[in-house]
Amino acid sequence: MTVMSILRAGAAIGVVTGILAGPAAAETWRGWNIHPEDYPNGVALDSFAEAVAEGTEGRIEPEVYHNGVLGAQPDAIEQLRTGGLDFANFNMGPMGQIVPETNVLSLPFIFTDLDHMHKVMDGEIGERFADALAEYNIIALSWFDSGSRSFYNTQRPIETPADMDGLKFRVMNNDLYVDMVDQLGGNATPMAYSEVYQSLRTGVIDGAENNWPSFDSSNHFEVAQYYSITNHLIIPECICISAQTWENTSDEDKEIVRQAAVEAAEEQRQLWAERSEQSRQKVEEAGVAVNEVQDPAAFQEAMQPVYDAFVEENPELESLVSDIQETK
Ligand code: GTR
Repeated sequence: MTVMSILRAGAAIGVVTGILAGPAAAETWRGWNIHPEDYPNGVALDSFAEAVAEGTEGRIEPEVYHNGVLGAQPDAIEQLRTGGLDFANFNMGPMGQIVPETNVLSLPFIFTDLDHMHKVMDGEIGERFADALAEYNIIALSWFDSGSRSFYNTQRPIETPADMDGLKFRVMNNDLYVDMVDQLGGNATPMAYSEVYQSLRTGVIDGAENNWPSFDSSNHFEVAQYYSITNHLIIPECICISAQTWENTSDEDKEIVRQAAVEAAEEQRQLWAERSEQSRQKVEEAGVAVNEVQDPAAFQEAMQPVYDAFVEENPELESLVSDIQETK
């Protein structure tokens, strides 16, 4: 081979690899989703991924891993913080163990309804939470709904807090929820979401708590026949990006990603409302006994010690609690 033919061959290979690889700077983003693909969050995350790929003309190719195949949320939060994951749809519940400010969102009955939660999270207070998360390398771009959570169990309807007595409930990973269930007279066991079905089935736990779509999609309704409407927690969720990933993103692409996240949240909230109705209907048709609690105020009053202990341990967060309560 002459020098010229080697050079020509090299140039040809360069052309070919250039064509195959597409734009040289393409970044693949790994995204975490605990829910199935057809759950409102899964659908909205896929829309987000598509909008980002299109908007950035393939410079960023987000890929969503559905069904919790990348592990439970506490591990996923750590992975995102250290750059092992690029984006995720996180529930703010387990986030409280890492970002103390977000614990305010896990105070039972802090929000009166979904509208109240939207007003808070879409306004200046939502920015405060985003700033708090950013301190921990988590960039929150938009807020998803996750309805309101109520208790369900395998034994009996919960009409009053006394009905919780002696029952063992799975809670998400956050000490506040252990305190919450204790104050209501039950026993709490923090456990990964993926383990709840088997644990209900085998009697390791008697119950858990969640919103309608999760009660449905997790199939917990097959093994826990009593759903009692307490609406004790309304917890927002985010589309969050790893700060490492964010720093490596151009300003132009950041804007595209942010816009895609906001639009995905709009879609998710709409799908959420529809799915909540459908899921409630589906589980009732499947034979789940649904009841409204007799005296919701009894559940709310039982939470006073949870608030007192929280404010005592976190005096700097007291004003955030009252700012939320006073948002109308
Ligand atoms: C769902 C929530 C998940 C997860 C799950 C749980 O409603 O969307 O992110 O937190 O509850 O109970 O673990």
